[in-house]
Amino acid sequence: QVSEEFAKQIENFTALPALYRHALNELENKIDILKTEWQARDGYSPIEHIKSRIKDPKSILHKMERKGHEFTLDNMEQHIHDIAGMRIVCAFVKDIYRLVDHLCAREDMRVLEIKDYIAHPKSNGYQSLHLIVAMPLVLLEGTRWVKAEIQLRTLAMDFWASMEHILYYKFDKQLPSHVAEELKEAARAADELDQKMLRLRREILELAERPAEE
Ligand code: 0O2
Repeated sequence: QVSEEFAKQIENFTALPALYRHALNELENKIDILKTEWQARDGYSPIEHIKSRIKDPKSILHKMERKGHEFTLDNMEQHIHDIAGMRIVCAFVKDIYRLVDHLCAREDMRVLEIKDYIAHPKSNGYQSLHLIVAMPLVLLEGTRWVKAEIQLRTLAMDFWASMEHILYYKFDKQLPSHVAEELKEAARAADELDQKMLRLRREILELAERPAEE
């Protein structure tokens, strides 16, 4: 005989992946509209491309273990913020902050937390800006707020982070110090590339605005 409480837990557990998928779909839709509008209005969208995913159950379990949380649904919902995850890649750093300002001002989502690893890179050199947001889903039972993580990066930061993820992230041994130093050096190079591109953009925009010489 299955107790009522256990049956409820099973029901909640099976409903969860669909909730996170719906939250991500809503988010994708909003970002898509934004991209189209920016493109139509300014002829340029700060959003280069987006990628989203639902974290696989194995990764969720590993993360809970890593953080020292016992596996319960409550703990998972409370402590794992990136079950629904979206990465937004922008061309320039200032596009990221422009987008963050916009997202913070919207009334159809809540920004719960901002982690600015661009202003404060991680010790390994990792740069990105993370937002933990909550998306409202209108269900039969009422409105339920579902969390999602948005990672915002430039193309150069994305290149570094994707490579570092392949090379090292979750590698469970200590990296030799010269390898760690070289990874950091590569992150600095990515940062310099971002700054150089921004300078070039400014220069090109100035040239475009200058009246044509006789
Ligand atoms: P995966 O496999 O990419 O999904 P906290 O919010 O502090 O409770 P959390 O969620 O670990 O804990 O915070 P943080 O530091 O914001 O990291 C969230 C995600 O950012 C990670 O998810 C990675 O995707 C990415 N990330 C963070 N640090 C690094 C890094 O040093 N290198 C790379 N390449 N990515 C990083 P997961 O679940 O750890 O990994």
